[in-house]
Amino acid sequence: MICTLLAFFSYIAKIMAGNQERTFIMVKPDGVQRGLVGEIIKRFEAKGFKLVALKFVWPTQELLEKHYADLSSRPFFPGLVKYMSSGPVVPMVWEGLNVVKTGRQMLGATNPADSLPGTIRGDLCIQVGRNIIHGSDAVESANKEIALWFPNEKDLVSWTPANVNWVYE
Ligand code: DAT
Ligand code: MG
Repeated sequence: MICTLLAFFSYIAKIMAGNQERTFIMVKPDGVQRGLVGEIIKRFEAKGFKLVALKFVWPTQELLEKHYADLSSRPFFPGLVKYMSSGPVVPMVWEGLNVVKTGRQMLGATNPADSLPGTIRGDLCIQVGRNIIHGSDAVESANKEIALWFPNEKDLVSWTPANVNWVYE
């Protein structure tokens, strides 16, 4: 009996932990300038993911150099930082089961020319240097990016959406 209960609770805990995976999504300056913030948020909301943090900021080059530190040796890096710091952006944290991987699928390929129709980049943009949205590529990078853009714990809101039992079985 106790074993069954323990197995049940560990099963619930596992499911809860999975459902609480987080990713960092950001509407880039071109997405903001083109009025696509609502469209992008709409897709993550409609999918069933939970919004945990969101802000509207004009990021500094220093922050972007940290955000894209892994790409600092690439030839497009200076142009990337210039583009990303050219206007306000909308950084967000979304939570849910497999949200990192599913989020990347929703974004589409890095180069919109290779992004399938139905994806955000496939539907809404044309060139790699103006690909309107960022999404973390792994749980580890998501955690780093969330800490970089939302350094205060209070920025991440703990709440339970009313529809949770209609999104997860
Ligand atoms: P992603 O944004 O899909 O994670 P990434 O991390 O490889 O792609 O690169 C970060 C951003 O840098 C990408 O969204 C657009 C830009 N970028 C990548 N490759 C590029 C290239 N070959 N030329 C110009 N910009 C590029
Ligand atoms: Mg990336």
